[in-house]
Amino acid sequence: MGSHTVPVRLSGLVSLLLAALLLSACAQQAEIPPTGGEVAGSELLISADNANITVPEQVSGGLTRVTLTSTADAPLTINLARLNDDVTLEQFMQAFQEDAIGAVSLVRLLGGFDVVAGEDRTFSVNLDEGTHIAIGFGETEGPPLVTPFQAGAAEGDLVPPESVASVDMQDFAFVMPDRVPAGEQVWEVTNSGSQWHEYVIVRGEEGLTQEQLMEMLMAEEEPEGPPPFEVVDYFGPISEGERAWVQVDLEPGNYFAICFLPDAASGTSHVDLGMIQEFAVGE
Ligand SMILES: [Cu+2]
Repeated sequence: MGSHTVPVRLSGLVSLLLAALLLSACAQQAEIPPTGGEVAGSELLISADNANITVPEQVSGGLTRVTLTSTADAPLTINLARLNDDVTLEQFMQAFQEDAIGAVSLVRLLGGFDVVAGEDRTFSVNLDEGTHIAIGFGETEGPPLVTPFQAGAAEGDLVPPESVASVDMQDFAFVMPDRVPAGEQVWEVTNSGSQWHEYVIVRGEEGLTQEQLMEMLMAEEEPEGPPPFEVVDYFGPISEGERAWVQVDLEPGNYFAICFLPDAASGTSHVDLGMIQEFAVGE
């Protein structure tokens, strides 16, 4: 990831994440050959450009390694979701245009990333049989771009990738290691809460405390000068009970995991309810 820095102001970030739920492209699907009698799951390549998200119409179900890639000029937020069995794509799109957050009750959220051209992002997730969508948001005006695809029935014993850390997202806390290694790795990310959760990874300048960061996040006025922190990564919302194996690549430093999603009942941001966790990377 390295240069995967999203230089957005927090307020812009929040609206992006909420709107977060635009785009399209070229995709392929290939079976990973079974190893040792086990099926490692299938691969799903989702490609975006300025105008489209392209996904194969039909993919194998079960544990799937999803790779998101983009050639768009600006960063795109691409998320996956499965439509509930009694919901049609038309119903979801209409509901989404009327009330984007309310439309979340019509789907199972399966995660996603901010994708920058030239930097592929990968995660593994279970795709149950049924209609799914890839939904993309950018910084441009206009409705999100949505491409539907069908997942089939899972076959065989599926093996998730090896992970170095488990990140449990609860109402409203992150339960995760105090320290993770630097560099490329996989986190097993679980939502064991009762509503949607996501994480934004913020890197703080050395010595920045959680209290100081919270104070800046809560401030009504925009701070003068550059903030002593930057948003370096993001994994999109997953619904309660969902799990994903997420590619992560962080440099050594001082970090915070934060969930900015609104509480289903009150609308209060999860971070205001305590959903922030400091952790260290490397050394
Ligand atoms: Cu949350």
